[in-house]
Amino acid sequence: MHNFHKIELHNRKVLVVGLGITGLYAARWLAKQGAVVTVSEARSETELNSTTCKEVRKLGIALETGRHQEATFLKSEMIVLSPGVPHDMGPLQAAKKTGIPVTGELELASRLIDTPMIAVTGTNGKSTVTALLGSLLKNANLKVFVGGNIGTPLIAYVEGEEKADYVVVEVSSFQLDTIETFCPLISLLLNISPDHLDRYASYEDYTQSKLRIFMNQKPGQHVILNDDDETLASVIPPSGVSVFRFGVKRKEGRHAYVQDKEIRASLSGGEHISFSFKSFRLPGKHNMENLLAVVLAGLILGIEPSVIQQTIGDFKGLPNRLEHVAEFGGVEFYNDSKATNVDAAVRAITSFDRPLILIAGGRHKGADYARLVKAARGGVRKAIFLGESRELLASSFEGVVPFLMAEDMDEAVSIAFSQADRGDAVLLAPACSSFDMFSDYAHRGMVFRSAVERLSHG
Ligand code: UMA
Repeated sequence: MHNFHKIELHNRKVLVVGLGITGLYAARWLAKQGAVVTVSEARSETELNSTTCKEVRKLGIALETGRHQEATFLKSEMIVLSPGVPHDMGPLQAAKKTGIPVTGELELASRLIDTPMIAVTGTNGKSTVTALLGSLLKNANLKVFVGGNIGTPLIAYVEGEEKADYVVVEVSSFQLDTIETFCPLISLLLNISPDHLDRYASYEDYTQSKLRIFMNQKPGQHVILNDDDETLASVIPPSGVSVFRFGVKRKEGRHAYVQDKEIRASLSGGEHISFSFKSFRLPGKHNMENLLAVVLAGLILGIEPSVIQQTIGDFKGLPNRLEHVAEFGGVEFYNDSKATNVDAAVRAITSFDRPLILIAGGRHKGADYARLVKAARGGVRKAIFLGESRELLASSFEGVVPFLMAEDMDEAVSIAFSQADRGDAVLLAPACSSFDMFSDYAHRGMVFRSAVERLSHG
């Protein structure tokens, strides 16, 4: 089924750098192809997951932990980097100098894939768009593999048995840095704003990295661009590639926009197709932009407008990321347990244009809550604090936004509901980590969901 002949791996000495999820999947797949695989990992074995180490060794993979040894790099014939590994690392530079080919898992996997790919990048929202596209294709009865930066490395598709009609892949700038031939049928660029500046020399470098998503695209392939984004509005994709632009307002040259409380889209610039977004549950302007991008991709793929419309209403968001949990008594409940820092919580709060009851608190990470207070002023009717940081939050909010204290999530949810008026939203956006009361943010989100469910039943 898959087309594996493009890379000869049998008996080839391959070094995989990093043993996170990417390293594990890449090393496993390479070993199965008969390559002689070594994994080099900066963390010591005691810091690593013991099941992962066992699995790797069982496959006959050599494991070097605790540091990256230059000799290991120099004796390899090919190096596969995990996305989080910086390129200026000494042993890697030395290997590059001697001409050893260096690649990334995204490039490696995509060379082996002949299924059309839809690739999504952007500073924010890329996981949401990737998941939304996945739902859209499934609703259209197409077989789809969804992966990449969203969590499942692309090589898992190559390893898997089942061939899909489309692969939807979220790609980060780190992954794009090591592509050479990666060439999606459709690339979506959602937005670019300063991020990862610890890794890139400048914002310009980071932008250039993102734009690599379309560098190999050819006529017959497509680019979808956010025309509201200052940087993206002026980028020039390769000639002959069809370019589709979206923005929340109608403007010359836009293929999707919002007008008269509906989404309007037209690939040709002629008669538009309308979609209602009344049932779309993801709040905020940025989510409207995300939706416009998805509508354009759907139309390019020839998906029936009725299926696009159905998906708009069905999609609940990603778990723990402004996820719509329930609506009862005229109050909507949103779970943004993933907002484990102040920045993310601010983004969550400012996504809403309705009054909020905010549930926040957890393990304090040393951040200053002033920005949270500023975002909450005006929009947040009442805050409910729980967890280790609740006293700190209370002293920051004192005299600005009214608040109450809760002992646990159940109590926080029921207090929040009792304080809400019809038309309000209850938002869990902790601005803190979860480790004081939960095993991780996903566990915290699950406890929130169950608390809401219990409350709704009675
Ligand atoms: N490591 C080394 N040497 C180094 C640096 C790291 O050995 O110099 C080791 C670390 O100790 C660790 C491993 O490498 O054991 C981690 O590798 P990684 O950082 O590449 O992480 P993975 O677990 O492989 O996850 C990666 C993505 N992580 C990053 O890009 C940082 C995941 O995106 C992605 O879901 C996964 O591959 C599957 O594709 C995460 C992310 O934060 C969610 N992405 C950034 C973003 O979205 O902004 C780019």
